[in-house]
Amino acid sequence: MSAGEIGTTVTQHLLSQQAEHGGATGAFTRLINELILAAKIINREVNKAGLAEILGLTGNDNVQGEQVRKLDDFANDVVTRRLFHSGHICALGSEEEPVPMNVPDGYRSGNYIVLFDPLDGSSNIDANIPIGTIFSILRKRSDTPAGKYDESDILQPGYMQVAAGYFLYGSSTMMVYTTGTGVSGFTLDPSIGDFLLSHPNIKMPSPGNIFSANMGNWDYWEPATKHYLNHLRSPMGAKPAYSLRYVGSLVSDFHRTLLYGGVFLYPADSRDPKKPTGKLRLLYECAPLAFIAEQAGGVASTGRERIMDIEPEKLHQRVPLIIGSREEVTLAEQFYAGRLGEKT
Ligand code: AHM
Ligand code: MG
Repeated sequence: MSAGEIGTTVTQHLLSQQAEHGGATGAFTRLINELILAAKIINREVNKAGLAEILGLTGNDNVQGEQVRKLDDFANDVVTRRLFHSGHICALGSEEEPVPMNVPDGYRSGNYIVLFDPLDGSSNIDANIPIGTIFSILRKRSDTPAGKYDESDILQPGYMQVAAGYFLYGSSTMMVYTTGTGVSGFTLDPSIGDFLLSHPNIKMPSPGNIFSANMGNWDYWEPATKHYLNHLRSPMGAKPAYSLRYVGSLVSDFHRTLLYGGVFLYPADSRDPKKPTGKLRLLYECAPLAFIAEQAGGVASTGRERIMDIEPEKLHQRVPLIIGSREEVTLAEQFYAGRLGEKT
């Protein structure tokens, strides 16, 4: 087989993009390569998840007799170690860690901050439902000494992201990312162990015909959310009502929305008065997906504000998320602005 038939690997794609758009130092490519390696390791473990209790019978338990660890802890460790290993990190922030992580002693440091959700949707693992890793890459902006950071480096609005992406561990394993020049999707070919370009220049169709939300939360939603969803689920003239699809795994629900169009929402709800802001986290769930959505021609909003414009207040901040095709998300904003309501 010739090299042409094998296709473009993610590293080749990254290098050619950097050559086109300039500013490449190699540091960024090394960082992404460490993320890719982490994802391959996580993917291997996710694929064996159902075997955890019978690994002993297949002779695959580890020789030290270590207990099988929770996959989200494992994923957190793998991403953290690989990224620090790159030598280009100034700080890391993870959904699994209460505070940002410093570069450990003995490691080289650099100018990048990566905020990530190591295994999003992990409550779905036991049912063999797709899950994912989400990442957001920022550049250090404080003038703190090398290897140090301050809050302003972590709490950057989405529009400051250098790159963002996710890995989807599903029926096939995919990587989708943007550096601000469109969105590219790659599929892992297990026979060669590399991600190959399978979805060049992804554009989100608009309008779509699918909406995605946890309808079990209906009674906790504000009227604007209910009016908007009632609108989508009513036939509109010649247009049939929207279909409902909800996996409950953000990367999967977003990935479908990216490819098929429509809208995913996790709006504010009144269930927990301490969390009136929805469930999803701004810095490592909403902002990176918002960057991808916008680069694919879509929109990401809280209903009242562009996600990418929010000035973060804390690492684990939650915000309402309405993300998807331009037509559906801008329609939602009309409902939240009170320009459309119950009878429309
Ligand atoms: P997690 O980070 O603890 O996995 O939670 C985030 C997940 C998302 O993947 C998904 O969109 C959402 O929680 C589903 O929440 P719910 O079960 O309330 O519908
Ligand atoms: Mg998550």
